[in-house]
Amino acid sequence: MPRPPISDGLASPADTRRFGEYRITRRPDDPRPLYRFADRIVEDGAAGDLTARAGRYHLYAGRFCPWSQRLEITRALANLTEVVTLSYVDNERDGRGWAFRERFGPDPVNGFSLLRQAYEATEEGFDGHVSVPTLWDRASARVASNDFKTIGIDLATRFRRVAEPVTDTYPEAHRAEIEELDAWLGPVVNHGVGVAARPGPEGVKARAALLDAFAALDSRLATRRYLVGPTVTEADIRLWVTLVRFDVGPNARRSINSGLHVYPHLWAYARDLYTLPAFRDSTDFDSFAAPGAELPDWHEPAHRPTGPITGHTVSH
Ligand SMILES: N[C@@H](CCC(=O)N[C@@H](CS)C(=O)NCC(=O)O)C(=O)O
Repeated sequence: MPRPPISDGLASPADTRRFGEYRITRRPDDPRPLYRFADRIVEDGAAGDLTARAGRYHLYAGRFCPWSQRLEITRALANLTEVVTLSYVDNERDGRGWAFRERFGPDPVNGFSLLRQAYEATEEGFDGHVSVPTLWDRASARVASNDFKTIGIDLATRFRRVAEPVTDTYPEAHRAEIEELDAWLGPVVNHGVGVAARPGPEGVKARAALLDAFAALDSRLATRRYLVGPTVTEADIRLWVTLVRFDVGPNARRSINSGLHVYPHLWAYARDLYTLPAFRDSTDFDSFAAPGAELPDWHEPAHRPTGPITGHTVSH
């Protein structure tokens, strides 16, 4: 398959007047999903499989992007920062899609100036979503997945032969509960928050559902430090990336409510997680805060219920 030319340059500044807005153009006769790469990493595979190996995979991420941040946190707690490399696309985008620019430097793996080139190298004439996070496989020189959910599970579970996790964020005993929470909070909170900020009946409905969920989470977190079980899990990671953006992103104009602080346990829970380096170091408020948005005090002590929590438990 012909490969696009590889450049080690950076993309020119985002310019929507010249390149238009980013949009997906689907061929009408193409039945394939627009997020079409979702291959899974295996612990110990045969030739041709995506076997978990140190140095084999690279994550293209965005600082602004909650789905990318999920993976960055999971990767840190799975002790994979030296095992799976990671770099950032620029925060701005035009019709060319995500790009590598001065702000976060060049693509360290392929020297692409546009993330689109990774997709085109994988599938000629690619016309689906060019999204972050993207998992790149160095061995086969292609995009392995841009399905953030399964990438997160694979980072959390498939690298045990390579690295001992700091925290098992997807413990077997709690997987069903983690996914049950996700089925509830995914649509209403993670995906619902953007809709909740909009005017009109759709916004009103999403806002009510979101605030109901926040109230339910607040009661749940009154008596427990984390959402599921005694340690940080994927459930916390998935929720937190939305919470950290809430007051400076979708709720920057306080159009949803007067702030996360209205839910004292939920807000303290969010601050507690912010004390962990995996959460704090992956947070770049500048990359997602609306201009002039007021940042709440993330450093205020959280005073959370403690109990027999280590945050370092690993189940095998
Ligand atoms: N919407 C994606 C999650 C990833 C995502 O939306 N990433 C954003 C940045 S935070 C992106 O790159 N969007 C470009 C696109 O989807 O075409 C999904 O449902 O799988």
